[in-house]
Amino acid sequence: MDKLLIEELYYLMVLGREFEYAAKEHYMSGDISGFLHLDIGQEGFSVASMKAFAKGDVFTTYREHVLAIARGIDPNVVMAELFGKVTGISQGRGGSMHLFDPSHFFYGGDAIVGGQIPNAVGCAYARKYQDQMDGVMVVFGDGATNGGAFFESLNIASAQKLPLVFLCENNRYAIGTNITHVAPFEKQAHKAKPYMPILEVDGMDAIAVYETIQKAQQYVREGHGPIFVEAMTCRFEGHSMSDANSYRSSQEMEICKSQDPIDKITKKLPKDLIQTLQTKAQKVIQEAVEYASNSPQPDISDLTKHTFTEELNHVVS
Ligand SMILES: Cc1ncc(C[n+]2csc(CCOP(=O)(O)OP(=O)(O)O)c2C)c(N)n1
Ligand SMILES: [Mg+2]
Repeated sequence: MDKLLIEELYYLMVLGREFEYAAKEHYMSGDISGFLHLDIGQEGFSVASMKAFAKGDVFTTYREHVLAIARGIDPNVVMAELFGKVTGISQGRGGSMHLFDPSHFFYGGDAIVGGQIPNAVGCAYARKYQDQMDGVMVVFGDGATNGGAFFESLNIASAQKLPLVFLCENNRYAIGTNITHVAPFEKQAHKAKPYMPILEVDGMDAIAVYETIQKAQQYVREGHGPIFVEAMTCRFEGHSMSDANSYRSSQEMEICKSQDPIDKITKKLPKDLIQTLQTKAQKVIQEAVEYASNSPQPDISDLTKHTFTEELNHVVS
């Protein structure tokens, strides 16, 4: 792989991790409220999948800060959204789980597990209808593959040959439930096999993820229909800030952390460059926190703006 691309993947992973450390700190201090799901440990998966999926539309899970930043969204406005500020990417109305930016073709997370999957199917249907075949990619966790909407989506996407990449981030847990307690196998790709081709990848290896997603996008661009990619990952923290992670043994955590995707790429770059990129990432995140802290709260008079009622009144009148 091209050295510059490796450098970019490394930088974005470090940027993502610094972002998550800062988010954690500011959640603990009370600047951020609501739910917060950190992506620490899975940055290789998030960064590489977004960088590899050139153009196209992206729908994601609620564990989405790093995905959004890797897609090109300014960390300032992502952090401001977490702080609930009016300068946030969703104007402070969505918070951590609802980052939304059509200008980056990023339709963000969904608090409903698997809720983004049928939305992505609809988008892929529209894109095919419009003859735009860059494809749509939907990111979801292993837990989401147990829901009915997932199976319905596989079915209709395959029947209609939609340009859709199903990307499963399998970290083996849905909150504290091990996937093998609620599914008959560890690899969720088995569920998609009757409908479409499967690609499997080590989600802790950013370069491997990058190459696999490129292949998947190529497949949908050529009009063959949907494809399913399963990336095995491991998160280093609890499910969210309210999860103590007590269901994983210290031995399991040790194995998990030994697969750190940042360490893997560090070996490929010179030491002085690593230092420069780390310093740059820390500075960018420090500025993002300052931007978020100094931004105004949404105005109370805007509370009912952009609500369904307003639209409905418009339609009725
Ligand atoms: C429909 C629905 N059911 C249950 C929940 C509660 N819930 C939030 S996250 C989660 C686990 C999802 O796990 P997974 O899909 O594996 O994603 P991960 O967080 O591991 O990335 C559950 C059950 C929800 N938000 N929506
Ligand atoms: Mg999971």
